[in-house]
Amino acid sequence: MGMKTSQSEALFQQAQTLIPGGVNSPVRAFRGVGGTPRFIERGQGAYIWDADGNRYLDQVLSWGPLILGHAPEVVVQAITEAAARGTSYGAPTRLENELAALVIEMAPSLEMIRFVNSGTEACMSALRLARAYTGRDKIIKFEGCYHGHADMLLVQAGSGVATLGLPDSPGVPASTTAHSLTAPFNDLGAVQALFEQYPHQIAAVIVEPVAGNMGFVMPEPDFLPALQSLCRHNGALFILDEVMTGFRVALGGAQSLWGLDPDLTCLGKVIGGGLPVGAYGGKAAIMKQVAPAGSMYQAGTLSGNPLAMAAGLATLRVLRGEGVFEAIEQLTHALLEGLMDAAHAAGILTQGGQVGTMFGFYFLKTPDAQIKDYASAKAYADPARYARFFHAMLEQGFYFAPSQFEAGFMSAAHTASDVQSLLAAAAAVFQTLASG
Ligand code: KE4
Repeated sequence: MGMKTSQSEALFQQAQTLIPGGVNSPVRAFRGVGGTPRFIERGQGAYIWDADGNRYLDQVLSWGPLILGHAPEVVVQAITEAAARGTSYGAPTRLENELAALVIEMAPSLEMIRFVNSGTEACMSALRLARAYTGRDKIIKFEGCYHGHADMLLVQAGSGVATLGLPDSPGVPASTTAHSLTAPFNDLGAVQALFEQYPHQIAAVIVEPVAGNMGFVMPEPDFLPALQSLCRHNGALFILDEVMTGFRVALGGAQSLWGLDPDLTCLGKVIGGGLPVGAYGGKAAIMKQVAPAGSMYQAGTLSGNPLAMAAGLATLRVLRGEGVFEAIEQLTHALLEGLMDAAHAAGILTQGGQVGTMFGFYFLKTPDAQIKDYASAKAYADPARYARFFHAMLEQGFYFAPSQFEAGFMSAAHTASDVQSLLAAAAAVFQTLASG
């Protein structure tokens, strides 16, 4: 007898009459793994509870933001205190100065920053700024990378687009994506060729430093530094989309880990501590083009919202405490290594990776498969086997991303004992998968 899910089923039934697909973001609908999405009632620490009262150890953590876990007291308190003073003013507040100063201090390349309400807004605005600053129209993104759902970026996108196997989205005019060029992740030659084909026309290259929206793909050792040099050599801006990797792969993001100096950085997720925040920032000379300092227009009613600023400040202040990040990183390493060891012990083919507090793994179709970009992820990953793993683990109270083409996350609230329980369950699941 499996878990009781009648409440989630009823809520999902109702949701589908009210909201397209019953969800407010496609990947939540379990289309990548099948079955009924769990309607979550509450979260506390490393755990979430669904409408039927089932408890799950959460390795999704709202797709990355909850690096301290669910409802950490210090964050709840900060939000409550801010809310008691008012929820929004549409006017500047000291909280925005404080979070801006903290993020600029933590992310090495940033000199100025602008807060927005999502990663989508951050990436869309950073690219508009790059076009304004360079006077050029074209942009380069990588197949399978996801930078939010702005029209010009819905080209060979990852995340929900990959999960649902969607063609580039209808409703996006060809004219809008005419300047959006794509190259395979990890393929410097393809980028070089685009620069040669479109000399002096490319405003920017935007890249996820670790590709977390086609599963989990690490950059090859020289890829990012060489990409940065290519941009410099061709007068294009180098934009790191650190919405997912920021404060996740390292306290200072991928740029601090690998000594990168992007012209612009996109941020989100962790800096909002679970509330809606995105940001884009970078060199002052570039950022000063943004209105009202400059003429490149970007705005937002709730940008820099005091509750979100308070949540982000509380989160980052705890995260940078002595040994906090390192402890989460060690647990993430133990989880991924333990999962891969258990899979291999059962003869299950996998490819996994972990950097900082972020991880991911593929079930592979063939033993010699090497996934290094979107084409190889689509060719060699085994979403059907992932789906069986996902549901078997869900039944035992372990909540992974409902898609083979997403990454996983760890929090400060997870314990070694949580990870051991997960690994024990996974070992049994892998044995079951291996037996057919
Ligand atoms: P949002 O607009 O969803 O806040 O951020 C877009 C975005 C931009 N850049 C990167 C690298 C991202 O990973 C994201 C959003 N990530 C997905 C999960 N892979 C959000 C989950 C969802 O769409 O529901």
